[in-house]
Amino acid sequence: MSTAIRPSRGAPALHPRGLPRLARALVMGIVNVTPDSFSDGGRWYDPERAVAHGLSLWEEGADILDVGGESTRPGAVRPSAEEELRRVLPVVRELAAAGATVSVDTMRAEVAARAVEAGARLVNDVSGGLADPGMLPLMAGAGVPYVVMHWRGHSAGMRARAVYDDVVTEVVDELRLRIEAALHAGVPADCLVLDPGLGFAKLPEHNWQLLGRLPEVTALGHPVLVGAARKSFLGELLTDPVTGRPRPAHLRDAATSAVSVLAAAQDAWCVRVHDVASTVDAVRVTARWGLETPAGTPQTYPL
Ligand code: PMM
Repeated sequence: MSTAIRPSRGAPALHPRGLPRLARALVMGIVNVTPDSFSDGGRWYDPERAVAHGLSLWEEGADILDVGGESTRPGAVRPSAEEELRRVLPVVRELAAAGATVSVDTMRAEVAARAVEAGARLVNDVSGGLADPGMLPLMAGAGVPYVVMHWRGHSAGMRARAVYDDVVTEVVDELRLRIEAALHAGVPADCLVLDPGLGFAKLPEHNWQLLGRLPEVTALGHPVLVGAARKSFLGELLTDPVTGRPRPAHLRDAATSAVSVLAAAQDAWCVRVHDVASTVDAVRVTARWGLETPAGTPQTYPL
C-alpha cells in the first residue's frame, strides 16, 4: 500500500475538553510578549502592542491565541516569574475580555494559575510538566486543557541533548511517560494535548522524521499540536543556493503553511503559527478535501 500523505478525515477525531470544535485543524496564533523570540523578537514586547497584535490575529480567524512571555530560543536567558507575569497577565486578561480563546505559553505553575484566573482556557507547557514540579498538580484541578510538549531541558543545553537512535520512537516513549505522570497527578485524560516539540532538542533531520511519522504521535490517543512556525529547520531547507544563507525567519511562512496542511491531513488537532489568515484558509481546504476520501467522515461541525 502507498504511504503517500492524503487527507484521511474531514475532522480531527480527538478534541480536548471545553475548546471550540471544528471540522478542521484549529489554528493557534502566536502572541509573543518577549524582547528576544527568534521569529518576531521584540515586535510585540509592549503589552499594548501585544494586545493589538492578538486582536488582529483573532480578526484574521485564529481559533486560539497563545500568549507567551518567555523566549525558548537556544541560549535565551529566562525572565523571573515576576517579569513573566508582568508581561503576560495584562495581555491574557484583555484578549480574554475581548472574547478570544486564550492559551498561556508557560513552564511555570504560578504563571499558569494566574493566567487561568485572568481568563486563559488552555495551558501550553513546552516542558510537559518537567520544568516546574507544581505544574501537574495545578493542572489536575485547573479545569482547562494542558499541552504536554516533548522537552529535554532548558534552551541553554538543548543542542547537546539532540541525540537519538530513533527520534520518533524516543519522542513517543518520552511523551508516553509524561502522559502517565500527568494522569497519575490527576490531570483528566480529556484535557491532555501532545506536541512533538519541533526544534526543542531536535536537529533538522529529527524534525523532518517526526513530521513524516506524525501518525505514530497521534496514535498515542490524544489531540496533537504541531508548532513548526518559522523554525530554523525550515530556514535550513530553504537555504539560498547562491549565498549559502538560511532563509530568514520572516520569509518562512509559506513553508510553515505547507507543514500545517500536511500536519492537518495527518489528523493534527491544531497548528501553532504566526500567519493566521492564510493558515485558516489552508486547513479549511485540507478538511474539505478530506471529506471526499473513502475514510472521510460526514461533516458534523463547522468548517
Ligand atoms: N514553539 C515555541 C514556543 N512555544 N509551544 C508549543 N506547544 N509547541 C511549539 O512548537 C512551541 C511552543 C517556539 O517558537 P516561538 O518563539 O515562535 O514562539
